[in-house]
Amino acid sequence: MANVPLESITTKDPFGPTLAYTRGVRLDTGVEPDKLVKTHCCFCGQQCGIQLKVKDNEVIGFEPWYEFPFNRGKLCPKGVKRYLQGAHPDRLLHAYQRDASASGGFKAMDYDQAIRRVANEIERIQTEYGRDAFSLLSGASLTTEKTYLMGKFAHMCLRTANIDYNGRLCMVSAAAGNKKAFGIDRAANPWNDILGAEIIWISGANVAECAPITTDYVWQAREHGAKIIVVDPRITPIARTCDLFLPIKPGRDIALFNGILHLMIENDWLDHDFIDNHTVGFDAVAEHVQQWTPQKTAVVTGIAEKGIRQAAEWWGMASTSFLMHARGIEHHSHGVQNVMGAINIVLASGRIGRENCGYATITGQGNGQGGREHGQKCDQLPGARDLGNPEHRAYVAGIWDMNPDDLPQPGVDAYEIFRKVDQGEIKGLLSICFNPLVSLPDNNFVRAQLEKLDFYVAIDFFLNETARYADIVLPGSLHEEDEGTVTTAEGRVIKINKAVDCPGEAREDWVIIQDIAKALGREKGLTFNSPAEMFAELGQASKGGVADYSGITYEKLEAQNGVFWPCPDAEHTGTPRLFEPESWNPVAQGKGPFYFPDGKARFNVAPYTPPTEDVDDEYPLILTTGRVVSQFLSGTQTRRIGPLVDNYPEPRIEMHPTLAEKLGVNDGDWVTAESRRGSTTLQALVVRTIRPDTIFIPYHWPGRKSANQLTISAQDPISKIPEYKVCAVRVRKVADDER
Ligand SMILES: Nc1nc2c(c(=O)[nH]1)N[C@H]1C(S)=C(S)[C@@H](COP(=O)(O)OP(=O)(O)OC[C@H]3O[C@@H](n4cnc5c(=O)[nH]c(N)nc54)[C@H](O)[C@@H]3O)O[C@H]1N2
Ligand SMILES: Nc1nc2c(c(=O)[nH]1)N[C@H]1C(S)=C(S)[C@@H](COP(=O)(O)OP(=O)(O)OC[C@H]3O[C@@H](n4cnc5c(=O)[nH]c(N)nc54)[C@H](O)[C@@H]3O)O[C@H]1N2
Ligand code: SF4
Ligand SMILES: [Mo]
Repeated sequence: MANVPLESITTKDPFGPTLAYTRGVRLDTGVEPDKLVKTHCCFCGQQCGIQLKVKDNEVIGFEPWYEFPFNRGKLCPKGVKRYLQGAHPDRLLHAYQRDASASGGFKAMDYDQAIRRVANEIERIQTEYGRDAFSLLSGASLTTEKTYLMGKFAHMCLRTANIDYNGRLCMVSAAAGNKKAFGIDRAANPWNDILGAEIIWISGANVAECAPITTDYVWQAREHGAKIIVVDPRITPIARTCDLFLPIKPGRDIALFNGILHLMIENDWLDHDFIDNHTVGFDAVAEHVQQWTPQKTAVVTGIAEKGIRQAAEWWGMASTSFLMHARGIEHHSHGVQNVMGAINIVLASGRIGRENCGYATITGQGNGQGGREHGQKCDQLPGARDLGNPEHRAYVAGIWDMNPDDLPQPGVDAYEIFRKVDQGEIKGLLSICFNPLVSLPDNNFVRAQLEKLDFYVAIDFFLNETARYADIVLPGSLHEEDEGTVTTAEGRVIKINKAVDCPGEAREDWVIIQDIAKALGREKGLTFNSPAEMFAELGQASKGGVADYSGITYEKLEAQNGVFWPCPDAEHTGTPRLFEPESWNPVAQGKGPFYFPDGKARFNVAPYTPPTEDVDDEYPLILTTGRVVSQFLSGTQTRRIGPLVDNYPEPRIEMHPTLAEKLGVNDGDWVTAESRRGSTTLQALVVRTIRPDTIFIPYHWPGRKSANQLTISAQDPISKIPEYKVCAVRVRKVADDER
């Protein structure tokens, strides 16, 4: 150590003075690590394999992990730089309590005292206002073991109905649409099926920036002759290399899918055998899409009729294909309808459940898949079971050794939790792995509710913007400080390995949760000694459910480089491709490949409805929001990684030159975008890659730069996902002295 030179890194914090800090060890080159730990990236749902270099209990760099089959050593900029967050000076090393007199508003406190205070407040609030008055918000960056524990903590220990998770902002429209159509919520195919597809259809997914390694699969397919169709209001990097780009007006995707199905029927580009033998509901959908002529579809979607016809022909006549979508079609008040529309054109083609014939929603968060299966959703029990189903309740209560009647009924979604704070029904909140002040829509409302809470405790490794409103902050664990499993976008359960110990007073998240249960005197069922013990129990709790993990062990995960669920017993090697006739399916029991008692998939009529807030004379432009490659989600982590901040230091407002000219705006000028709920002033980024009637703002920044000051809290009635992708705004140039 002594002869290792120090290296200083500069992080430009866009909201404060430039911050310089020094680490104790030189990063990466020239230092022999003590060990290399094979694990996975902490960021997106691709979950690329990576090897972390560890020296003196610190992650100092990485090596590619070429053998991991999904990414074979490749990583995106975030994966490459992830190791820089561990030694950041903002890393929480103690428990903190709010203290207005302390600098920064918080002062460090003894961990055990903090736990006691949390337990006392939970006890007080639940005694005074009822069990449901204490709520929990959890996250899908947590390992599956932790998400299982969070569900058990809520439903068995606190017995509150009100737990939900940040996947509510992410995967729920896809989940609901998949459950309605297929009876199961998982990507239908492993990504290898992309490679041999003739047509790849990508709707509302900025693949190259948000699922970067998936780009490689798409490009490999293209090298073999595949044609790529991209549907997006922006010409994203993947769209720049596609064969057909359909520049859709935000919020109109169902109209497009219905229009495509109309042309498939008109030209008889249908797989009649498949439709007759493996689906129900086609006739009603066929009748519904009669009205969706190419002319009408073009008017509603803003896409030229020629493009719609070309897409239908390529899709209709293909012999193999892969359709994928992400939040671009899901973040809508009709997100579930959009997903059903997409699935309808897949089912009509019959191209699913076979090699090179696939469909997938691209999961977002690191454990977006596993995190939505084992009981931290407001209506869910482990194994993708339903909290409202008496048989499911009885099964899980049996595993938990409790009376099923003591399990709460389903609670409310993450946004509704804040509405209930407003109504005085919820008084207390524990959040873990969630930064709602940045990530929820109309976040001025969220801020007001945080101020109203009687008691709020946050568990994180950084003091995120929401945690600044907490009474107590508990120092949780970074990805590399704990072990467990996550489930990737493909549906592959993989092993996260521990590289270093938690620093200072920080604890593994699951230890903190169990400490609270113990301090409450309600530790029954929450006395696990390791993630392995939790995993074994969750396997049993999921047994017989749709998301059956009961045949998976840590050993099998290591030996096979992951196991695709369902995996119902010790001999089973997992299910990479769903819906193959012979694959294990507890619901259909041999009657067919889909997860309904008759084994058949469902067509669903998906009527078009316009966005909740459409443009008008006062607010004439559409605002859509999303991501950039070098920042991640609410930015808590990536805004602390210097090289990523340098890549994209501040949010900018993307607009087309035609619009810019109309507004008298040049690239780099300061402009204010304003909705009925809030406004933000940022620099314009004038690009030819966006529709002239739409502006785009990435949402990774807090405070006055937060896009969610403007967004609308309208939600899909089924999935409760917020409508992040469309609201009405107006934009004006600001004078220099106005800023
Ligand atoms: N770099 C980076 N990668 C990430 C993340 C990150 O924060 N940063 N987050 C991860 C997570 S949690 C998620 S959910 C995924 C999200 O991954 P994506 O869904 O791919 O990303 P978004 O930017 O939210 O939206 C995708 C696209 O939808 C388009 N769009 C907007 N409105 C519409 C519409 O009405 N119709 C259609 N067809 N398209 C529309 C936008 O222009 C955008 O290009 O990314 C994951 N990966
Ligand atoms: N306008 C707009 N808003 C959006 C979206 C959009 O497209 N547009 N996208 C939405 C989507 S898809 C998503 S997924 C949400 C995400 O929104 P959030 O979930 O609120 O965002 P994150 O940045 O993931 O916040 C997670 C917090 O968890 C912490 N964390 C990460 N890993 C761990 C861990 O292992 N343990 C603990 N204790 N803490 C951890 C991080 O430090 C961070 O503070 O944002 C949504 N908001
Ligand atoms: S693609 Fe996703 S998982 Fe892979 S390195 Fe990038 S952020 Fe990490
Ligand atoms: Mo997400």
